Amino acid sequence: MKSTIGLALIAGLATPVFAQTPNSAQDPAQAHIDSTFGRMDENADGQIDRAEFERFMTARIAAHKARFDAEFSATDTSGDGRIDRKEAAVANPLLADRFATVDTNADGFVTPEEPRAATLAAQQEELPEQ
Ligand SMILES: [Ca+2]
Ligand SMILES: [Ca+2]
Repeated sequence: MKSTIGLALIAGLATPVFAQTPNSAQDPAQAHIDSTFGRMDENADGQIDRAEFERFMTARIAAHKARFDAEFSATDTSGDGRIDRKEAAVANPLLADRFATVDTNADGFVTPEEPRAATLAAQQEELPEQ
């Protein structure tokens, strides 16, 4: 019994040290980081090596492309491989609002390459000047 109390005291002393770590149960951002780290750290050794990182990013890019392709197909209701303003207005209000920006060659149609190019351009604009 005495040793149980001793362990409890030691555990009690240790608590403040762990309490300094953000509590993922209370912090959604920390929970997201913990969850992502856990999925990347395949062998659960607490470190992410290059191979784990590469597999995670490859899967993430593939999932993003699949979502993009599905969204593009859902918006391209005529199935001709390009989205016109009417299709965007019906199926994708966000694209409809930004149609002129995404239709980079201004031909009145959005092809799969144009949103990708617009996204890349937007990301590069957000990069800090070197
Ligand atoms: Ca179309
Ligand atoms: Ca176009």
